[in-house]
Amino acid sequence: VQGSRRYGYEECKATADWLLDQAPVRPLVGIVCGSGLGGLADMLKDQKIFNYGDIPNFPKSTVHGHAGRLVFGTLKGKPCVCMQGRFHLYEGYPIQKITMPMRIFKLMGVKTVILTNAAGGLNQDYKVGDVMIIKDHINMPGFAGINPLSGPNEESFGTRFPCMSDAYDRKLQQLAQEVGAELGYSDFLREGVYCVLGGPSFETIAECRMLTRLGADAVGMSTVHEVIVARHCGMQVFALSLITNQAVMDYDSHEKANHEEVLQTGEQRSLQLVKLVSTMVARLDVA
Ligand code: 6GU
Repeated sequence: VQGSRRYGYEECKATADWLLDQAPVRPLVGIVCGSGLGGLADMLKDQKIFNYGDIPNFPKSTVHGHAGRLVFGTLKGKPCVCMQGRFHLYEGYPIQKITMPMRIFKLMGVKTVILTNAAGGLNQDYKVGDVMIIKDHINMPGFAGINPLSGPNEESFGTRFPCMSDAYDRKLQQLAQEVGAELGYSDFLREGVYCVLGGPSFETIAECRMLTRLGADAVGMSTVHEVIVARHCGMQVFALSLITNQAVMDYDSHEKANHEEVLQTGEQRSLQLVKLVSTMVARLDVA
């Protein structure tokens, strides 16, 4: 309860105003770059960059592979703001702080949020390097009461009990499929359910088997909390997972999940991912 009060409307508004005061554009699109996918931010034209450490009330990023800066600029003519590096539960922040950038996006005028992440593939048909359009999620921490909206509801952002059955915009998923097909990416473009866990330890074999049976296609440690807060305040959401490694499912396997593999796969596929997202942004229906 205390946490939600410390990162409430006043703090978000102060930060949004501080940023808008110096930003070259009023962003309509907010992009969150996952591990190894920071290249998206480098595409922005006429950049203005803020290190997280210099932004009032902003959390600081601690993970290797996450730059920790907010980049403003235009992408294909659309005014954008890009988080290069995000915040995770396992860094030890209160969950309200992790998702605070979504409310700052909202207060700056963002209509559409595009999130990317690196994830482990659970679906046996998936291969390393596949890109999964997230069509739904399983919020595991939520089952244990860990939800960014817990605590007093901020009515100025949204309703107490927000709907999540329409969290991932269907039109944007369709657009991703169309753009993906045009670019010749259909072979590695998938659609599936993303399951979030708290991390930072990777899953055990038994946990991977369990998650598969529960209907998850990919597993990771981010995105879902941001999606919940973005939907609560009425922004449109699109999210992608890059399958950076195959989750280990059997006891005979000698594979081990590791962060280096995650970053390497990100680098290999990142040009195509950047192309997919930037082409989508070009066609977004935002004024
Ligand atoms: Cl295998 N698990 C989780 N939880 N997060 C990941 C991952 C696996 N691969 C990339 N991110």
